[in-house]
Amino acid sequence: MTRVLVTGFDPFANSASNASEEAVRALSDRVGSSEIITRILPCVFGRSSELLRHAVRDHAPDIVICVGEAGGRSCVSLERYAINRDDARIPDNSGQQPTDRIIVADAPLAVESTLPVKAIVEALQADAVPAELSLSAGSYVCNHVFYTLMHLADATPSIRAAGFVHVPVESTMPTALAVRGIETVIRVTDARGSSDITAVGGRED
Ligand code: PCA
Repeated sequence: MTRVLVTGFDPFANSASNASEEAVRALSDRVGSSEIITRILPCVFGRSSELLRHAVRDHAPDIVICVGEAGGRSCVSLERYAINRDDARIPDNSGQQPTDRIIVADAPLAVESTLPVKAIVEALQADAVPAELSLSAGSYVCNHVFYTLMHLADATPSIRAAGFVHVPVESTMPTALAVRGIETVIRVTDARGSSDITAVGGRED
């Protein structure tokens, strides 16, 4: 049975809730033939990636999907590239506000998701879940966790695929729809591993 670690984030920026936490908490224990393990990470630079590392060490997942909330987006966003920089527009939940800080020393500036992102977007759209590819997860705590995840996955051959997904705020996308979207991300990744389809995914923005 495939073991899938799915993480969400706790609320940040004085918000009372976080759509990623709501959706991750609402996931079933099983999706298809996958066993689902969930964790909620604090919106704190450093501590979030430390907890992610512990969860990977404790549960030895085959697939890791980290989920965050993206205000201002209306689609489930499959993030393609994590960048090796922390550059925070607002303080995190511990008051840290790093500027242009390198996340992992002597590591590449950008790393790529190993989720089959194009196949996932196609499957989501076929299931009437608004979805899109996104080039970047920004430079706040979500990108921090995404970069740490891909660095960790690179050093952990037992991880078949890993990546990051942003979901819209709950008033834009109800939790039930976000849950259905995350379940599709899990199903497609379990079926394909990191093997993606060839499809146009370019954009100019
Ligand atoms: N969204 C923030 C951090 C936590 C979250 O859910 C981000 O996009 O970086």
